[in-house]
Amino acid sequence: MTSSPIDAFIENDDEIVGLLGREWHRQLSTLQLIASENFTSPSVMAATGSILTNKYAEGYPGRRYYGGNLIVDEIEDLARHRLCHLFGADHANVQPHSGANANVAVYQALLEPGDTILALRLDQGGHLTHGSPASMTSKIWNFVSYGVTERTDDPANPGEHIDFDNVRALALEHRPKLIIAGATAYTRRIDPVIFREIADEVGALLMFDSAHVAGLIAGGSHPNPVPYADVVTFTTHKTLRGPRGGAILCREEHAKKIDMAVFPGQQGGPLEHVIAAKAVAFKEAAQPSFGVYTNQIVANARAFAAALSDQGFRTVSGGTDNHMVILDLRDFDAELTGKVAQEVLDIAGITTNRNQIPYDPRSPFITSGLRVGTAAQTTAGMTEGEFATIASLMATALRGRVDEAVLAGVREDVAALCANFNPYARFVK
Ligand code: DSN
Repeated sequence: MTSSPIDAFIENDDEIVGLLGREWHRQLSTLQLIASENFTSPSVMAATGSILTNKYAEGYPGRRYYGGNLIVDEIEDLARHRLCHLFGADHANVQPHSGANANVAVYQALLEPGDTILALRLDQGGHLTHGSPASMTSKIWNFVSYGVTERTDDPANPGEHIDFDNVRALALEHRPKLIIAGATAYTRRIDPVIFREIADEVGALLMFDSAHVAGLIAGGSHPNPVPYADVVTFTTHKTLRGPRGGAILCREEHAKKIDMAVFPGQQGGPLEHVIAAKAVAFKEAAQPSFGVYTNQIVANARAFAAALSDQGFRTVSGGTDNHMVILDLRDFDAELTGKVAQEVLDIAGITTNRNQIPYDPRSPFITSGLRVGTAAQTTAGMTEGEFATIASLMATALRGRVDEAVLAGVREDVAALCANFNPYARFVK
């Protein structure tokens, strides 16, 4: 078995070294198709594992509650500066530990408890923090949900796109204080201009949750919402290919409130080692090669959607404009649930996640859909041809799901494919 480069630094803990080695092997010998994952650069990983993990730095650059932060201040300022430059924003907060923290901080900064927020339905692509009954957000703020249009049989107009008539009608009826654009499971380009127009019609603030598409925006493969939204939130670890974490961009007029809501409103000490890694990722995303990468992510996703469709899967919304494809499994096999598909594909070495589809008759735990993404394997160097092969392997595994030999055969083919596309090849011992 190959081992991860970090093993050399861990002393006296064979259990963790063993587990890290196994995870290293899993990530590199199976296909990573979870749309919210990626392979970060070794530089991002090194910064995440750096000496900065030792430092307490509550506060912000120049206004800390602990001593010894001169260098940390420079690091956090560099991260904020790089991020503002990357997206053309007035102000950046790089401290949120996650996208969920970032979203809740925005609500806390700009709203009062009980205020109304208009956001995408969770079962049609919205995020837990967009008002799921299971999230504390729905207990503090009053969420109203818009949806997507109904599915049609017309390939030229397949439906399952954001229903802007519905957004506008609900905005006029409920007069939300905040409208959220952005999604966690939605395959189409989200037009910030239409959202801005609707927000202006009703005097609402506009937040764009660009968690999934932040990297595509940075690379120029998705419209930049920063000129249109009051606030833009995102995670740094998906298409943006940074460390796990969140960030907020906002107009100058909201900066003070946003910063206060992140610290001390939501969090204590910031993770400065992660902030250094975010700075590294922002620099990487500013390189011309990053745009080449994000264009390839989208090209791969389109090819993947077409190939999956050729294998008999129905793609929600009729295809994709971004890095993800959502499959309605019922056309492929009426008995196949998202849960079973995810489990079978795991055995076959293909890592995915089950996902509800619009108007899904099955529960969020079972689902009729599967979400796949191309960001990670595009980092590993795969292009359209490999994604056509992956579509075929997925169909073979799911059709032969009760046959162990079929699944073992797919797993071997997957391992052979991955061996040629190792994102960390130079570290493999
Ligand atoms: N819901 C997660 C995802 O998209 O995988 C992000 O929070």
